[in-house]
Amino acid sequence: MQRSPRWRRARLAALAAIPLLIASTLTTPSVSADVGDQNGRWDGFWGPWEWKNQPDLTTPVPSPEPLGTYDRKDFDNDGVVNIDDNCLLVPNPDQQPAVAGQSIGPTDLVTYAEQWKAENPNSRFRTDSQLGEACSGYNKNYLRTTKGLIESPDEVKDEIFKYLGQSGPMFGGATDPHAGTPEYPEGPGNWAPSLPMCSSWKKIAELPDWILSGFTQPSGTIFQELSKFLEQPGVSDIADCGTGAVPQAVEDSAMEYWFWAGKRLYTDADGGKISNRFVPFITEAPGSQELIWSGEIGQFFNRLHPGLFPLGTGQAGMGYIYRGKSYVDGNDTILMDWRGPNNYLVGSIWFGPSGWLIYDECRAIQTGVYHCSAVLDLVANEWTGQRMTWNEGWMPWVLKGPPTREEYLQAIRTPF
Ligand SMILES: [Ca+2]
Ligand SMILES: [Ca+2]
Repeated sequence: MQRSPRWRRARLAALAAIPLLIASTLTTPSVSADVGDQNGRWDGFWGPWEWKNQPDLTTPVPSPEPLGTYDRKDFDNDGVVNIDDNCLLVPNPDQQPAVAGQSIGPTDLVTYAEQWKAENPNSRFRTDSQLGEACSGYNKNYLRTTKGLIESPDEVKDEIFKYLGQSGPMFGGATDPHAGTPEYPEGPGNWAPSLPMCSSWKKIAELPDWILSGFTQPSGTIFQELSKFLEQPGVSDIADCGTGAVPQAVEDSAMEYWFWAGKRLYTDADGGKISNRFVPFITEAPGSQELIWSGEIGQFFNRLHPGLFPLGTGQAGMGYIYRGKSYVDGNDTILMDWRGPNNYLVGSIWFGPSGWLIYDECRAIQTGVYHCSAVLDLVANEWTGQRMTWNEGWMPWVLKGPPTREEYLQAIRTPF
């Protein structure tokens, strides 16, 4: 269904406020935790902290799953099986190839993509020249891969991640002279708009269920029943995480008014750093660095909300990026560890759990388009083992273009 801009604008701002409130609660340490630094100190919950150490989460890294399980499936139902499809998530039965010369995007991103593919020729990742027109640089059709990802059923999002099976190339943007070292970044980096979405109502229900059960099990209370109700036929048309009208309205509002969860990436071919850009219409505004964040107002925000603005600058939270092993399937992944350099997204929260850590995982689908998850490890009591790893949601990232908010929204809401 096509929606008019007026219809979009008419949505209640309150709709956007709901997930923002939830996400703000989940992504903001209420206590500036003294846990972990880049010098190998014990961080209290997740083991000795060392740059590039895989976080020691509640759920251990599983044994690697064999690749190829999903090669003969057809994620986009266009009659071409995944392994042969030149647009994995965009229906294109004609398989019209990309027109030469459509490779766009930050130069280093494209370079890393070509290099990585040359080193991993049998990977499922595709470079620009290997794509079909339907998801290539032509007419910014790469945004349609993002649309396909968003609208894939929840269980298929998991399968897509497993199908990819390898990290793929890094994001580029390493104008940071300290890329790959535990220092703060400098320079603009590469920009990635992203649109967080709930993973599934069943997953969402695990958190309140876990709390209500006394931090023992992620099931068994009323929220699982509520999630079953939300996912039954008829109701899911409205409520489904990927395609339901209400979640889409919330996502649209979040993207339109907040451009929620934009990222700045600073990686060389092996890794580097990431900066979250909450409320980027403020943090990304020209001159904001000088006018707001470096001055008294910025310092006020810093004291008010150290989780969001830890540096008192437009940099809103830093994490490290490196290659690691996935907690989903044990295979290679791009790992984002929010413990460093300033322990962002690590700390205590107010409603019971005594500690928590966010890590993200990403795998590249095609040049500049990434399939990312957001996962929290929650610790209610380290000593009694009351811990839970919780898949909060999925986040498609786009680094090509980059698209404006309007382009992004139009692309993901225009029917194939
Ligand atoms: Ca297909
Ligand atoms: Ca296709």
